[in-house]
Amino acid sequence: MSEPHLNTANARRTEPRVVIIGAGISGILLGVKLRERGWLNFTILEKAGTLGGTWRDNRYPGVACDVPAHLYVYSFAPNPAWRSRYAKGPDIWKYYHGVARRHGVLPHIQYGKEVVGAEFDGAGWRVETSDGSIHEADIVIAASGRLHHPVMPDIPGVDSFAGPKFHTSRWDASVKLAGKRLGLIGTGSTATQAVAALADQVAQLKLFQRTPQWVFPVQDTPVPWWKRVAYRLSPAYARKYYQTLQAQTEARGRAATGDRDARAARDQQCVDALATVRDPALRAKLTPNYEVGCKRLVMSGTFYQAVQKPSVDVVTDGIDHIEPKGVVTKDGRLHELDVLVFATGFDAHAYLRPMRLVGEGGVTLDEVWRDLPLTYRSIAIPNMPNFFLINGPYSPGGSASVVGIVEVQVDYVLKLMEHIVRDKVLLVPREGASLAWLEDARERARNSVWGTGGCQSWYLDKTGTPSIDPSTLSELKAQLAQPRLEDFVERPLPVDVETKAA
Ligand code: N01
Repeated sequence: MSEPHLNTANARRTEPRVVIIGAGISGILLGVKLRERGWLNFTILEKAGTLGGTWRDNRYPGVACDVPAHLYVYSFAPNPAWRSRYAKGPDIWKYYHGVARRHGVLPHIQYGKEVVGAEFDGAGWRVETSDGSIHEADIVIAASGRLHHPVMPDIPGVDSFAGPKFHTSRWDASVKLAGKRLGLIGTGSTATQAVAALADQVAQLKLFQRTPQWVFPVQDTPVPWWKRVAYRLSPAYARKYYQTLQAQTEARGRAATGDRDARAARDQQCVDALATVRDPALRAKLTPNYEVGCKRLVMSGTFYQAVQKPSVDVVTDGIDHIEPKGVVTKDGRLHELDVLVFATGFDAHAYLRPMRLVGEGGVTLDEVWRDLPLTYRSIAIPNMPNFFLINGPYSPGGSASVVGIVEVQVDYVLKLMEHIVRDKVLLVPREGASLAWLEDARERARNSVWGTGGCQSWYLDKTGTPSIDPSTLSELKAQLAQPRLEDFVERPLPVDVETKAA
C-alpha cells in the first residue's frame, strides 16, 4: 500500500474546514478520502482515548467479526495478514489503526473530545465538545456509529448484585473468571460469541435466554498459505476474492428482503444446525418461534457445541429480579453467581444523541426527529445545512459488510462536498425528498423478514418498523452513483469558504 500524496491539482483547491465526529471505521475512512483529495483542513473529534469505535469498545472474550475477514476491510486496503476466515476483534482493531497510520489520518484525530452539540451560525457550524472547546467548521460529518450506547436491562434489583457486573462492551478484564459461576444475560451475536469462548473457562455458566436465536452455521477455517501469498502478491487476486465474498454475502442477504430460493436454502442450514443439539429438551429451549433472519442472524459454528457442555445451563424461565447473591427466575429459583454480565445489546435508535444539534432558523434535531429520524438517504438531515451522516438511521444492512456500505456513503458525501466547495454553497436536503425516500425505504423494510418475521429486535423503531433500508449494496451503489441535486435546496455561502480555510 503506497502512502497517499497530494497531486498539484488538488493542492491548489480550496480546502473546506471539516469536523468529523468519531474515529471509528467511518471516521477513519473519511480521513483517508479527504487526504487523498488534498483536503487537509479536517479534524476528527473522538470522545474516547483511542480510535476504533466498536472494535475499541468490545473486548469481551471471543469477540470476533462474523463477516468474512477479507470482506470486512476497506476495498482499497486488502489485508494479507488475515490467517483465518473470520477475524478476532483485537486484530480488526489493529487493521483499522494500521490503515489510519499509513494514510496519515492519526495526526487529525483529537482524543477525549466528546461532541455535546453543534450549532449552525448561518454560514458554518460551531461544534462544542465536553471540555468546553469550540471547533468551527464549514462542513460537519457525523460518523458516530449506531451500536455504541450499551443497554442495561431494567430488571428489579439489578444494582444490588454483590459481585462484579458489567456490560459486554465494557468488559472488565481484571475480573478473573476461572473457576467462577458466571451469569450471562442475553443471547444475541455478542452473547453467543462470549459463551463459546467462556464455556471451558468458568466453573458454571448460566445463560439467561429470553428469546432463542436462529444460528447460521459457519466454520472459521484457516487461510491456506498459498492463498495468503496470492493475496499479498496479486492485487487482482485480492480484488477478485473481495468481490466473490461480496457477491456471496449479497446473495444471502437477499433472503432477508424477499428472495424465496435464497431464504429456503439459508433457513434449512439453520434448521440443520439446530438439529445437532442432541438433547431434545435443550433443543426445544433453543428453537425460535419466529422466522429465520427476523432478528439479526447469529453466525456461529461453536455456539451449539458450547451450550451442550456440562458447564453451561440455558435458563429460559424469565428473570424476576436480581439480588446480591444472584438472579432469581420467575419460578422462584435463585441462581447463585459470582459474576454477572449483560450481553443486552445497544440502543440503536440513539443516533447522534445526546448531542444537541441546532440547524438553520434555530430548528433543533429533536424537532426534526420528533416523530422519526428523518434523513435524506441516511446521509443528510433537513434543516441541517452542510451536515452529513455516515451509517445514519435507516442505513442499509443485512446484505453487505458495513464497511462496503459506508464506503458508498462516503463517496456520495464527497461528491456533495465537491459541489459545496466548487460552487460555494450551502446544501440542505428538501423535506419532501427526505420524506419520500424514508417512506419508500420503510415500506420496503416492512415487507422484509425484519418486519414480517414475528420477532422483536433492535432493527425495529418505536413504530415497529425496521429502521433499515433493505437495499442491497449493489442497489445502494446505483442509488448513490450521482447526487440528485434537485433533492437539495442550494444557497450561496454568505462567507467564502476559501477565506475561512486555514
Ligand atoms: O445485542 P442484541 P448484541 N432481560 O440486541 C437480551 C452487532 N454484532 O450485543 O431477544 C433478558 O442482538 C435480548 O433478548 P430478546 C450485530 O449487529 C455484530 O448481541 O430481546 N434479556 C437479546 O437476547 C448485533 O445484532 C457482531 O428477547 C434481555 C440480547 O439481550 C448487534 O451488534 C458481533 C433483556 C441482546 O441482543 C447487537 O448484538 C456481535 C432483559 N431485560 C454483535 N434485555 C459481528 O460479529 C435484552 N435482553 C459482526
